[in-house]
Amino acid sequence: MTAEPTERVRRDAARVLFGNWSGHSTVPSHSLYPHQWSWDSAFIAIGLRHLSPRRAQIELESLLGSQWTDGRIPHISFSPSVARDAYFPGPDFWQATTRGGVETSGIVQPPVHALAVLLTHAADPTESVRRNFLARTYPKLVAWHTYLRTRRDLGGRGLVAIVHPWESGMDNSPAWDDALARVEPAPLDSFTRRDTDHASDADRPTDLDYGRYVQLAATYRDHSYDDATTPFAFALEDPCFNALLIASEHALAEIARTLGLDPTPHLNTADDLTNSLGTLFADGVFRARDLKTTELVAADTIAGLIPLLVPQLPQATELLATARGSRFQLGNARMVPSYDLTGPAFEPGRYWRGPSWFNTAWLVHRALVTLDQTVAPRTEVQALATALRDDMLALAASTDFAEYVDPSTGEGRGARDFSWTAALTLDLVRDGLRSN
Ligand code: 2M8
Repeated sequence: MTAEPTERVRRDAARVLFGNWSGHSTVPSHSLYPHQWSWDSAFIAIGLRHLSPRRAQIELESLLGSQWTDGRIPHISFSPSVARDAYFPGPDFWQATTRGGVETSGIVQPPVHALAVLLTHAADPTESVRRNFLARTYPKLVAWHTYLRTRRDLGGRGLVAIVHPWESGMDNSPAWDDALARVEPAPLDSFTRRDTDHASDADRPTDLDYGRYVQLAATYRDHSYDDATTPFAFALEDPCFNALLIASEHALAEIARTLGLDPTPHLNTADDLTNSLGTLFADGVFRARDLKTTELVAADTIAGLIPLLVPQLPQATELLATARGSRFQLGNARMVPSYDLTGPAFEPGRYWRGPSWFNTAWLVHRALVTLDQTVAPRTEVQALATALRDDMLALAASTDFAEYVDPSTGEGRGARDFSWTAALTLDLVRDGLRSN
């Protein structure tokens, strides 16, 4: 992109983020997702830091304000000023209120927060030190990771398990199909979906998916969200979730160093997790392990490429080859498809079953620009990163910051003026200007 369209996309992205700001955090979309979402907030802060480092700090601090006493960061923090039934499942379904009086959901989302805190700090270290940003957030991030590593290592293999498809952030990914098929869905007349009021049915999960999502969440809720006693019908080790935890442990090491603390425990944890992550590698890609069968699932999804972000990943060369191969066509497809283009469940327009998303493309872009020289020739990787960045900027502009796009045509799908699309676009615009 040349200077003028880049300036235009920067301005429009800023407009989206300011429009979606609710006073102390940013909604992903006023219509479809009118509350604060956990991993959205982290991605949003990564872009917002270029407009207002202070606002980016407040975004993350307000999310951490909804942290539970057991350390978990809930996937939704509900806004009291939004109608209770504007989103389903809302606060009345989850029945979870923190000690500080914040109504939340009870499940979690991928732990990308420590990385977001570190990048937000780097955007304006003086303002960060003045507000004690790192010193105040560090203990909360440590508690968050501790919750995941202790209460959620359900398979005992040193990896975190997700207990609901929503916890992956990739809700209807084909990787969850077999495990979900074992779940008895809640009756369709027992709840009312709100998402299809705002987005096309064809772009969203099916009613059957929703019946199962509701059932799984209700079981967890009815066991007081207790990880030790809930009979989880769905429990999988997701490569994206665990890779982001590793990247965030590296970020915690950096934060600890900045605060004059010992980074070694975080580096050791990152190494242990990286070794365990290796057990999910098969056929050139990382795959989720289903803890019911202990087998790796057959579906290849974008989640299996995200470990490329892990520093010194032993499988990086093979993984990069898979990203560039027929299944994901990095360099040819529009951004990076969420599911194997040659897979039997591929659907170009339906949510996490094929469309390309800006957050995962941003993670792949970050992986490419930070990839070790030994993995592939620098110039080759740089060219891939530049092409991906240009594609993301062009698609953000042509789709009015769509939630996701068709991986062949680039046609926008889902919500428009979507916050993480705007935020990560903004970050890429600044990418040419900054190193962090
Ligand atoms: C989508 O998930 C929510 C449930 O959490 C939904 O469909 O209602 C996912 O794309 C997820 O990754 C994202 O965090 C959330 C809000 O943008 O929407």
